[in-house]
Amino acid sequence: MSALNRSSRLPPGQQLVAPGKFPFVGEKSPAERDDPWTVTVAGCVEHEQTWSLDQLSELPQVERTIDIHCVTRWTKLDARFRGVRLSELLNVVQPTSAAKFVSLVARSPRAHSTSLALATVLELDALIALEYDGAPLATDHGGPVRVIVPERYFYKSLKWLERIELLSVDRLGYWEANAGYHNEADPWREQRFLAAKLTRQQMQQVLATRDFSGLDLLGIDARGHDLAGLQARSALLRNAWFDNVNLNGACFAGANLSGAHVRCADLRGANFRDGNLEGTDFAGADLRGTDFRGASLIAATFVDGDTRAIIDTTTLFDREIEEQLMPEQLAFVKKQRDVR
Ligand SMILES: Nc1nc2c(c(=O)[nH]1)N[C@H]1C(S)=C(S)[C@@H](COP(=O)(O)O)O[C@H]1N2
Ligand SMILES: [Mo]
Repeated sequence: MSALNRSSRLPPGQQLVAPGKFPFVGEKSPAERDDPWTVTVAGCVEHEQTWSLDQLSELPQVERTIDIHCVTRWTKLDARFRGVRLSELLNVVQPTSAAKFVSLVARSPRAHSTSLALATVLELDALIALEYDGAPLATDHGGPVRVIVPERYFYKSLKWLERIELLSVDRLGYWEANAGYHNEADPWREQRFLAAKLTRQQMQQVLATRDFSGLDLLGIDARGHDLAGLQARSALLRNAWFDNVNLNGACFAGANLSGAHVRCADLRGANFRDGNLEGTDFAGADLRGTDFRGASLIAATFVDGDTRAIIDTTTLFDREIEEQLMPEQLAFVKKQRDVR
């Protein structure tokens, strides 16, 4: 047993979804094409092979109950999937000795992809799922066929699987290459994001301008700065650090602060309209007059023990928070400002 605390089924920094809830994340539908759905395994293999959906469902099926951990901090326990073990397909195609990585590619508008080490795929016994909870997989959840990778953040579980490529050198997936998502993705080690790409000096420079508009500042550390009136429209601020920062009147419209740390910040009158605030931590922040309309707040945090955000009727939310916030958070926000 490692030093990690596995006594709880909830990895660090995760919150349980309400019973029966299963949020949608990322792309919402596959590519619109008429040709029949197939899954091809190719690359460093002895025999490339393509399966139709019928052929997949004729292979031995296994049932797997897993805990889903999304990097945006929601967890759904005991999700029951059924399908074909990925190793079943690998046995047919016979990976060559050069094969070290597995790239999973979706039949989706942006040909979404993710990747894993071949050893990890085998160790975690990844599943090619055709069913969820006893019924065919819903389209929004990756139907007709998706990958399920237990014990990794859910971004490794590709929706709308079309192609599996065995590679000798890793090819980073969509989120890993474009959003700074960690390539290992182990929820027990909180491998959510890569470290900031900016140097300390570059951070100081951009902080001094008070203008983040449109910039990709993944993981920027703004703690200890006064950023009242900050302009950050459409900025990419995933995993950024703003704890205790004065952000009075700041504009984050359309910005992405997924997984950002905004604890106890002064956000009075700040604008987060249409932003991505999935898994953002606002515990203890002053949110009077803050505008959250149109923003996605899936699994955002407002209260953590005694650290309670200041929310009142001047804090503007959409009704969508009913669907988006985890139960304890929703109860807290509603109590502060009777959502109608
Ligand atoms: N094709 C495709 N697969 C994807 C994504 C995506 O955008 N496109 N997003 C990933 C992420 S970040 C998550 S959390 C899960 C969400 O799956 P769900 O919508 O069924 O909850 O799908 C993963 N697989
Ligand atoms: Mo995710």
